Amino acid sequence: MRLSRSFLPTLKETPAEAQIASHRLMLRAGLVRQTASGIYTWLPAGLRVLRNIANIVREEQDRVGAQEVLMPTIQSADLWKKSGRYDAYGPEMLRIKDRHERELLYGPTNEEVITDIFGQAVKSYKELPQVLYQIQWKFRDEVRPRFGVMRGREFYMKDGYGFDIDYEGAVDTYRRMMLSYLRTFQRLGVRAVPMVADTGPIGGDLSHEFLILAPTGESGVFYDGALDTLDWLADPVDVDKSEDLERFFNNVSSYYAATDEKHDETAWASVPQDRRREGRGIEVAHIFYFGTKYTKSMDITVTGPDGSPVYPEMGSYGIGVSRLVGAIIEASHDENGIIWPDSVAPFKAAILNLKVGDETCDAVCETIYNKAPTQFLYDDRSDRAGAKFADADLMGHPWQIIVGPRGAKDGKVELKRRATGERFELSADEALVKVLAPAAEG
Ligand code: 5CA
Repeated sequence: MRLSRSFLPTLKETPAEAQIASHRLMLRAGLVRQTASGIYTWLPAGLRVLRNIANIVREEQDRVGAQEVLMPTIQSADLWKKSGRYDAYGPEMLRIKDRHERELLYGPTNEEVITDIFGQAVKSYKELPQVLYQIQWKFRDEVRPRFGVMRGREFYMKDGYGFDIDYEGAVDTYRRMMLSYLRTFQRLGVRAVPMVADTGPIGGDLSHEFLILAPTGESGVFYDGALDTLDWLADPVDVDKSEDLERFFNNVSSYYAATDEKHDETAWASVPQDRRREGRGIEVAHIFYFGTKYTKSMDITVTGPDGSPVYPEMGSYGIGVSRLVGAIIEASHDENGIIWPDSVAPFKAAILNLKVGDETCDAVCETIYNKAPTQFLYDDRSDRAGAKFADADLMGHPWQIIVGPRGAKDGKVELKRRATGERFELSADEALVKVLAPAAEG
């Protein structure tokens, strides 16, 4: 994308309404704009990040056998009356009436819809397990929407739902999802630590939240830093084998990790001092097992092995996709701006032409740009070099390919790594190889 023609409305001033770094930076870098309280428009660069995150979530869900569907945002109140949650949910639910006075709502979550769809289609234990998920907008009329997309009213969530014939199967599904989440966060370039959680209004007795360490997080967290060093992408778990899933789960659970609500000083004292990580955390995902809560209340059964009806065991599995954009920035920025992990960055690199109009600079930039025009942001504005550096740092591109008249004459560009500030003098081709390398985590 050429910066001169793109819709990337960056701001020099710090917006007064933004209290935390990620909110400030998302507005300043032109990723989002608020259209109503807690409701945002995603601008081109922000949407690229949101999609990159969603795609990684999708790949890791698919990898463990979950199947993607897309449910509507608008639901019928009847289903919620059946499950008993219509009255229980309270004022967070946005309730709507259509022209025939039929009660509808904007979905805050989808247990009812998916259980109903499942019940219509699945009749036998032989068709289980099933995990269905979607990545879709939700609406919760939060009392205090704040921190930008971190606590929005409309937000983007991956919500998945598991159906199993018995408790053992549901536990396997739960563990499979936990592994998928750990892999997802690792690929997103952040560490999200699973911590045992209360099950809250959704109910049930097996639940973990995943928290990213950041000073502006809403919960206090305590965990064993050894968790940060585990490589989930390399862990050879066979997700079709219960024993493998159990080994994986017991390994994760053997390390101390708790939010302040569940913190246990005695257990904490047994974590070696140099591995104790203490701070605040942002909840980016939540997984629950809740058994037959919905299948029973909605009277959904399948035929069991002995021919009698069985209520399937369920769990639900959420990832806050839009919240993650803010959370990643909270965990990865400096005083100059965002530092995107390679996997989620809107562009792989910015090309900074320091002398637009200079024949050599223009030619070098065009050559590089044309190698991958959708993956580069080419700063072709006739602006001061300082302004270009500042904008590139603010927007957080993992790499900056800096093209000035002196270097260009000798066929050299300067390559800057945003995260470390390292600079390399290279030929254009060498720079391209480094920037376009599949996993440029360097
Ligand atoms: N039905 C389950 C998951 S399928 C569920 O709704 N879980 S949840 O309430 O914990 O939400 C899942 C994730 O969505 C949370 O972990 C959080 O990361 C994100 N989330 C929840 N509320 C908001 C909000 N108001 N703004 C942004 N993200 C949110």
